[in-house]
Amino acid sequence: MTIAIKNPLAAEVDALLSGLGVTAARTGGTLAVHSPITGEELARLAETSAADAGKAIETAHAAFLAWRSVPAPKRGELVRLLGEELRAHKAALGRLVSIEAGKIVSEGLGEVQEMIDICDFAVGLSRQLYGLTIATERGDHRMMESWHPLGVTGVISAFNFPVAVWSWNAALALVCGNSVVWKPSEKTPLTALATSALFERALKRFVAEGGAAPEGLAALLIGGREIGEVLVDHPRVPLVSATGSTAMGRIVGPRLAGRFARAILELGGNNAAIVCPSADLDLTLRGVAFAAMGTAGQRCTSLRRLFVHDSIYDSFVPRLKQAYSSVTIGNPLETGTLVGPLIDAAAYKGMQTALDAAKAAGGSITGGARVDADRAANAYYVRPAIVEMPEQSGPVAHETFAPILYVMRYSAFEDVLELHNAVPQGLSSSIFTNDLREAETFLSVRGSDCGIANVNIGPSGAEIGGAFGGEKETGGGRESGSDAWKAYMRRATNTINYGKTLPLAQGVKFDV
Ligand code: UN1
Repeated sequence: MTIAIKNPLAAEVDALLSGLGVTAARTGGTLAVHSPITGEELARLAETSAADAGKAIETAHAAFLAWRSVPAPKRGELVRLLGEELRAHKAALGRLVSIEAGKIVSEGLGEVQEMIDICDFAVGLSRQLYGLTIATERGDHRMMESWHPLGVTGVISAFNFPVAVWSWNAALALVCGNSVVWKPSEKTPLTALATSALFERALKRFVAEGGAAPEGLAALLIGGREIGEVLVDHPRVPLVSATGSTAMGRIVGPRLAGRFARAILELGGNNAAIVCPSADLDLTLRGVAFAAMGTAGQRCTSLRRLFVHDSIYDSFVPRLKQAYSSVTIGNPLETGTLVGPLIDAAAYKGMQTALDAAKAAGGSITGGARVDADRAANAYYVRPAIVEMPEQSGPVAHETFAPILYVMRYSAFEDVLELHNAVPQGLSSSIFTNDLREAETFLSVRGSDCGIANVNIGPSGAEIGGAFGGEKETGGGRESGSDAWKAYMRRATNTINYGKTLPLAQGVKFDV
């Protein structure tokens, strides 16, 4: 007799979680977790109570008080070990990301690679948290700046990068001497549990090596908005890094400001690309296809608006439509699939609402219909949509978290730059051109107003070495590489008098 497995993905997830060292109960709780691949229920987790969240934050504060005195390169050792755990378990965690968030296999693995990369970056950084020595106007004085640990770093992350976003924040925060409290999306708590289990393994190895690691250095809060609010409002949390919608940021930002806490906001994007007459159209086609259809259009960096020059519009757009109609949509765990499911029914509804609005605004739609509904009633697969718009109006100004690409014509370069910037969001942007003047103008002060501006690359798929984030309604925060670490530390300016007199700055006299 064979035993029928009711939920094959649930069984696999259970095995993956156990293999990754997760001990938390997966049944009996109030938070139901589903896989967007089949719509089936994967687990029911216990949610963190507000009281327990408060305790975790207090413990994290106590952990910070100890951790801040551990030399930064030693803190880096813990992050190095985390990177090792991630390397060793890349396949399992990547698979879990694919099952819980619906990403294709290479993107699930790519997400874990992004975590490994930021760990490597942070390890190097742990020996480079440097300030400046500054010329002083007074004799026998020295002026410098020091960077000190800040405190508990709150991290609120979204479903679409369920674990990488934590790592961008946590790897930096930890080497900077902070503790971390994480509220992952309620849609993807299983990958968060797995990541926390890997962190605990790294911590054990760190302690076995003789490292001093306080209890509660990295905590996890499972639940919905109320738990996020505890983190946002808690006086022991001087910094919250929040990734999600602009609507979420509008609530979180002012609440943090109200208690003078810092915010790193990573909110909506409405990323565009300009295709110029000289563009290499083969390369452009691939760049546009990945950026617009990859991750089923559910990256904050996904390409949503495309401006194509009049002279190439009629040759390029039909090729793009051809690519859209032939792309393989389906189970993201199967080789060959390029577009997996939307995260849930609400995402599907949001997409249809945007398409209806586009139609009402004069848009001509290719694609966008649901596929495979008969095979998976509770999963939402769609054919990515191209919407040719007569102008940039209606839903084009909004971020819809789904694979909709609004395509518009342009004829004058100066006009298209203006249209490019004429949306409230400012995350990422691209130009496809072989004309030096166009490329450099796009990158110049007169060009893209976004936090990320690329040439001959789509707007998504950034490496961790650069600072990641955007302007305007995207929130202004920067995470990941470059000097983003400075947001996780506090700066002190120090002036030291090694002379025997007390000259005052600006020539002020005050002789008593
Ligand atoms: C996001 O969608 O929240 O640049 C982050 C990219 C990825 C990160 C996306 N490295 O597309």
